[in-house]
Amino acid sequence: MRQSHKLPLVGLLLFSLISSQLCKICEVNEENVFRLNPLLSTMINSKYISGTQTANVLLSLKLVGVQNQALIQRLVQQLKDNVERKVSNLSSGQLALIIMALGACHTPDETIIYDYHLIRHLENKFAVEIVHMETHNGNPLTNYYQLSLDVLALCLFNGSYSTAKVAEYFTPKNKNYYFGGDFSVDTGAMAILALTCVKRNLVDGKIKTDTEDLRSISNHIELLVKKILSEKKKNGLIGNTFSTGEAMQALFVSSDYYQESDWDCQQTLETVLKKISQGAFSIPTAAAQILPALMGKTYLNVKNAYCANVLGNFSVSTQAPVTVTPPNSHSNILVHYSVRINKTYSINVTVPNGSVFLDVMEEAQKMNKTLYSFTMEESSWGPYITSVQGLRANSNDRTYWELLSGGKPLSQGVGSYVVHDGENLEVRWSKY
Ligand code: B12
Repeated sequence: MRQSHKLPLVGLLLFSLISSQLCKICEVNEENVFRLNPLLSTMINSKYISGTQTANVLLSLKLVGVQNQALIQRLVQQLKDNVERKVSNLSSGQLALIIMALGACHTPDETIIYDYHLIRHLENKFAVEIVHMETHNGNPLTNYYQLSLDVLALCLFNGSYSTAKVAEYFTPKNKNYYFGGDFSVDTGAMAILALTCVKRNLVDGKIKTDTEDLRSISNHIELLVKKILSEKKKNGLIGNTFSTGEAMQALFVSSDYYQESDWDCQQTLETVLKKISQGAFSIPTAAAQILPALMGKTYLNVKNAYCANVLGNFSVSTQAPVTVTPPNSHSNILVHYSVRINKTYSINVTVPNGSVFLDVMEEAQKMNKTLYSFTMEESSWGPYITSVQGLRANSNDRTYWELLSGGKPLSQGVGSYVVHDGENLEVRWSKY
């Protein structure tokens, strides 16, 4: 009699284990691994303009088990120089990424973290972010994507942080998850990874806590998962092309919070593979952020002792990454360019076919320096516009220069977005 009661229970347990496994099994199979080559070429053949780009690439390559020691050592050395020269100039999230890249998969370079006391530096930077929020109307020094990276790195590498503060600040109601009213999928995904790490440590008893904190962290994950799933598009992308990799990672680690039928992971995977073949991930950071999920890995695997898999023996290809060659690159095109602050200043600009947004801005600046002057800073995603007409973006008041085409926000930066004949381009003074 007792047996018969237990059997369905065991069956149910097995079923739930299998079904939650099924949600996770969604990675490129061996026959399709060659379709990832453009990502690897982009990462490997790039010049690494910033330490953050190097950290993103190293973290990604280590997680998928690329064993090329010469390459890995070159990247490690760059990060070591970076922390030696300017740890105090790094933002909290930049340092968190460097720690995760150096510490991934228990390789010998993990010692750099301890030699340079990087965890202590990160604890201080995270504390400064919290103080900044408390004194600046809830605005962090950087953003919630970086605060999530901070918590994730502190959690993975046994740094100290307050679980009560994490439970308080990471509520999905917090305005920092939203840009201009829209939920930021990248930010929500990174927060799920961080909160899942914290939750696992609490459940394993690695940190003592109030059960109330555990309950609210679990509720936050549940709500964030709902928000991420509501950003799923018909073709399977989650948010946009560039947030999908991180959203996949978040969904891999949170499969207890949704049904298998809520997400067709295979469809997402297939669409991403198509995007790769179209050259969508031509920036090293973009390639680095999408790759781990395609191999079934997440940033929570950073603490795995062994990361190698089918990509272990990947040999470095010197073949150029996929680039989309513009047709008729000798002819010129005409675009309409505007700067909008309170009023709109417009100009028609002629540029060679195949030009990017930045070429248009440079041409307009040449034509009228007073109205179209601008400044930019290099970042891990390419050039970031910091000021136009001398008006500077500032995270204390959540202002930035938004890029639009035909009145719609672009999902690429000025260095990557290829402009079209007759297009209406705009940089708009906006609040996020
Ligand atoms: C926070 C954030 C912002 C903030 C940045 C200010 C702040 N307070 O931090 C705001 C809301 C202002 C913003 C603006 C834009 N963003 Co943004 N942003 C992010 C986010 C969520 C996190 C960035 C971060 O902190 N990374 C971690 C740290 C450690 O790395 P970092 O290199 O030091 O970070 C800096 C740069 O990333 C820079 N930055 C932020 N966004 C962008 C976008 C571009 C194109 C560039 C060159 C730089 C840049 O600001 C960060 C802080 O200083 C990422 C998501 C992601 N997956 O990376 C998107 C992301 C980088 N942004 C993106 C985009 C498209 C934009 C905009 C072009 C949107 C628009 N239509 O105007 C603008 C940039 C316009 C410009 N002026 O050049 C895309 C880039 C995709 C691509 N292929 O280029 C991403 C990946 C989001 C997405 N999934 O679409 N962004």
